[in-house]
Amino acid sequence: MLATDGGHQALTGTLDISIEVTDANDNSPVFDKSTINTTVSENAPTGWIVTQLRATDNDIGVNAHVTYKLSDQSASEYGDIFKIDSQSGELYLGKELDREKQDFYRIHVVAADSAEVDKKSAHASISVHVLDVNDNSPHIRMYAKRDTPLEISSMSGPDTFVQHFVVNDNDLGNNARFWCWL
Ligand SMILES: [Ca+2]
Ligand SMILES: [Ca+2]
Ligand SMILES: [Ca+2]
Ligand SMILES: [Ca+2]
Repeated sequence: MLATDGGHQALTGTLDISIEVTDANDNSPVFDKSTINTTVSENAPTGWIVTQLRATDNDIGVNAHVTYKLSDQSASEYGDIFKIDSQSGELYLGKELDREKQDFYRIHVVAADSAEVDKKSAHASISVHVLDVNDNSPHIRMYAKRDTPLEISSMSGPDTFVQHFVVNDNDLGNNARFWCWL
């Protein structure tokens, strides 16, 4: 810094000062994609990476260091099924899925910076559609007492009604189609 007096032969005083600019945490993390639609097969193993989340923060140091977690509601609803790596942002399976029990999940993820005060955060929503695998056999039921032999008169002609069977398969599409024969 300089100071000059008003004398005929002006004299100047100087002082060296240094100014350190400290970062204020004035930026929130921003997700690359804040809504994600993805699919996962119902036989995907535990640990399977469902999707990769990524958020960046324009501050520096801890004010820019982003960590990830499920929202409180998603953690309480699905925290055993879906896990997120707090550092990498990988959303992965904590246990196996079953499309026949639930075929769709919506999960909310929070990215927060690591500022000590006035932490800032952002939210992303992930829609997970569970794809069918042929993991159910057709199930045959007969409306009669168990172990009761079917009876038909030797006098019966063609097209005589004998017994009603119900067949169902809990899978989807071709995985649930079936053919019956004797
Ligand atoms: Ca920040
Ligand atoms: Ca299943
Ligand atoms: Ca099936
Ligand atoms: Ca299935």
